[in-house]
Amino acid sequence: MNERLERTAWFREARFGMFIHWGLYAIPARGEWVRSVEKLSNEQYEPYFREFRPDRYDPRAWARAAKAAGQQYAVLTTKHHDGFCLFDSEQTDYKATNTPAQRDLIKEYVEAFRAEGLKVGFYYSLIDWHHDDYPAYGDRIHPMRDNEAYKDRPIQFERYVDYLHAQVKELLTRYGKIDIMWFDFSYDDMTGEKWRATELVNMIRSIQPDIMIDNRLGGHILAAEPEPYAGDFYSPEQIVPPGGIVDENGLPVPWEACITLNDNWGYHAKDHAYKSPKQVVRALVECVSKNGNMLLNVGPNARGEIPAESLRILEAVGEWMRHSGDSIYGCGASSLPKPEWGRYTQNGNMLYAHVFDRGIGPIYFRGLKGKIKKARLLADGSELKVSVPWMAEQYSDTDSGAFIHLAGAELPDEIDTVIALEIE
Ligand code: FHN
Repeated sequence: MNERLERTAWFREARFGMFIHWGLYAIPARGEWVRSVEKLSNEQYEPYFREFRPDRYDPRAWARAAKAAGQQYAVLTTKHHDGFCLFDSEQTDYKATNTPAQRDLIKEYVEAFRAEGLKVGFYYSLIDWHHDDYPAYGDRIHPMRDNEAYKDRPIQFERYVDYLHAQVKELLTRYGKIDIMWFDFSYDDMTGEKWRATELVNMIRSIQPDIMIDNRLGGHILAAEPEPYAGDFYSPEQIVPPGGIVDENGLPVPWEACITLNDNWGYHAKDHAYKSPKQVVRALVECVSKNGNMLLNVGPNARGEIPAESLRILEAVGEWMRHSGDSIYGCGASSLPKPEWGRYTQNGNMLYAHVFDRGIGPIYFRGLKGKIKKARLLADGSELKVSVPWMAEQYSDTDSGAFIHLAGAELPDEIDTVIALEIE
């Protein structure tokens, strides 16, 4: 377990990353599951392979957007379920260097994000709807799951697992130090040693001993004695775990909630259901208040650009992170109960009060009477006074509570007003 804590130390400091789902599916622009949802055969999907030429792909621009948003790391799809490889793999011809793009998109991504000082992760799909040796007929999600032509087709699944292992080895030996290997996903009996997961993780750790691995190879990461492939962090999706994540012994387990900005991971031209910067910031605060990270997704379009709506949200989030990021980076849960007006995050003797609801009168801090050495509005460093105003004397818990007056009827920052409290 100490190994896990050592491996994840930078991750638990960074707290905020960028997820990037990009590939051929950006051309149909109906989300990354388009092949499964519309039951598209390899042949029906082939035109997108022949067409893929992201002429506006500029990973430095992606990296600058992530950095400006306050994101400290990124995870890009090297291969999603459609089997298309964004990297120049020797294991297949189904790769970006064989499309009109004629580029190793992963090489450029790694170089660009490293140049901006961000750590880099690879998403790799265990599922592969293009590979002839991946089970199709009768599978729960394969595009050809009920195509009779696939019913008696002979496959050699172990040959697919060899392919999977060989590609992971390529990814971890050709692009320098990789910080996260983000596998996706195990299901039904397609889990654990079906992927020869112990062998795979041993190979990974022999090549990149410091790399973090997620929990989606299978196994039981919350067990007191998890399998060797159970992973270094738990990966809840489209949810912030209500009570955070602890193992069977009640010990915290590193975790990261991956969240879309709209309702799709991959580019969807008609999905404009974007979350607001306020929702994104408050979700990030909730994750950190429960000892977790947030991996916020963008889905670049077929030309290689992050959608303008996504960039606008990232810019607004970055504005908040610039003045209030100290309440996120290196922070975690406080032992104090969740206050009515928002949430707490804490880093040593610095307690950060994230005030979402202005309410009426002073902001009330249960249990902190006589414990606040200094109070500042984090955004501008301005002094705030701890006091017990007359109206509180007779009505509230003045034995243990503390009060801070905020001027005005509205919060200084409607997204999240952070009060930095230096406590005893
Ligand atoms: O099927 C994938 C999906 O396309 C996306 O990649 C998410 C991101 O975590 N993972 C799977 C769904 O759980």
